[in-house]
Amino acid sequence: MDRRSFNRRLLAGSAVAATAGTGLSLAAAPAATGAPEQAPLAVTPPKLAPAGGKVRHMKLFAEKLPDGQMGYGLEKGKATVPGPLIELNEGDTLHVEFENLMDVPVSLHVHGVDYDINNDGTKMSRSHVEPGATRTYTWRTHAPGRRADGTWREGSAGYWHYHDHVVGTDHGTGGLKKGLYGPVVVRRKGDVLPDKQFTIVFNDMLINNKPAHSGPDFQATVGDRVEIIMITHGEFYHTFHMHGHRWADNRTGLLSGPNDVSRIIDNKITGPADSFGFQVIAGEGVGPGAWMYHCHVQSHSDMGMVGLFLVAKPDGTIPGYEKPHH
Ligand SMILES: [Cu+2]
Repeated sequence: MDRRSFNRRLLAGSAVAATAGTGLSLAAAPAATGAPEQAPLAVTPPKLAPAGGKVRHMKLFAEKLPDGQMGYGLEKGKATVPGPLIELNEGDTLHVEFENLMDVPVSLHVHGVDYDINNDGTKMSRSHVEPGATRTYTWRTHAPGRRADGTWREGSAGYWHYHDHVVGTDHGTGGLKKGLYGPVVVRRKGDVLPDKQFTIVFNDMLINNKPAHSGPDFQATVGDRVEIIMITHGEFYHTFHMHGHRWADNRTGLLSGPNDVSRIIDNKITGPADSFGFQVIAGEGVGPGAWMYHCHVQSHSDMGMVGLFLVAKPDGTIPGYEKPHH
């Protein structure tokens, strides 16, 4: 049986026979309909990450949100939960001019990249920011390479994150709870770049600090190369599961070739401060639809740790999906 033909026909919306679930109809279908050989998905080669080495500057604010939460933002009054996605290429240096617009001390602590003790973003190192003050944090990144002693040193590339480390307690427990966290992606030269990116943060029993049972939902079109950046915070372990899509359990979430032995998964256990990421081709082999993603700890799903990956047809419609009214 030619699995690919089957999938292509499903995507083309012509595989009515497939629902019969018999091998006969599947095997006979491509020849009978003369389904086009050209796959409708990912027909243009993806863009690749360039080499790093740039020195970059950005401004970041911490502020209270109207609903009592706290967030990081690129402009005053525009803070979000999660905070803005920060992307770097291995070799880049980033200077973040960080201003505290709140009435309590706050900080910016990052995982995965290189920073000296003055850029740790903790009270212990006195690298936090008092109310109304500004501090520039410097993050550096590096490509992999051989140490002088011959051993191999990892590069900075990966799916990382930043968060507050001082609000509430010396560990930032209050800041994390209220939304002071955000994603960091560091790419290696040649990494495949996505069309769309979504950040999903399991924080205690909420996703992106949204009320239970309210998503967040993310929308893409069939064939989009979608990158998911998944981060966990809070008190609990979770399992991140996505319907209809799979990924490789490695640095990029993608296979590097036919001999890449990375395990393919659609469910991953994740605990506080873990982060990972991956790319999927929206609807690949399965077609459009309102695909659930959720924590697979059953009681957590029941309590509302569920959102939708909305994969639309090229005309913008999503089969079987009715947009909720607010
Ligand atoms: Cu959970």
